[in-house]
Amino acid sequence: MASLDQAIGALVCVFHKYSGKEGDKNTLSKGELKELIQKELSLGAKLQEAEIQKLMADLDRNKDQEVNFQEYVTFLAAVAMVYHDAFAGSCPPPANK
Ligand SMILES: [Ca+2]
Ligand SMILES: [Ca+2]
Repeated sequence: MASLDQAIGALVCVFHKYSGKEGDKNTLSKGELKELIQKELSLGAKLQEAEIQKLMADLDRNKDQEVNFQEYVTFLAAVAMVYHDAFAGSCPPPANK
């Protein structure tokens, strides 16, 4: 089981793995966001182009056509809510002391 530090570090690294591909190195363009969603999330492959466009519009709070790290964190929180229902039942039980 990954520590919370490792899990959060992975979230940061995934962002930068895609944000540095084109334009601003510290923000995700629409193309970068689309690639991140499709390659890093199992639900991504199921999303239609129109759904990705809508997601991008929802995430881009400051309307600069890019998703910055703060906007990405908002997205992760939403994904975590969805995944909670799928994963909570399979988490290991708390250790007894
Ligand atoms: Ca970029
Ligand atoms: Ca933005």
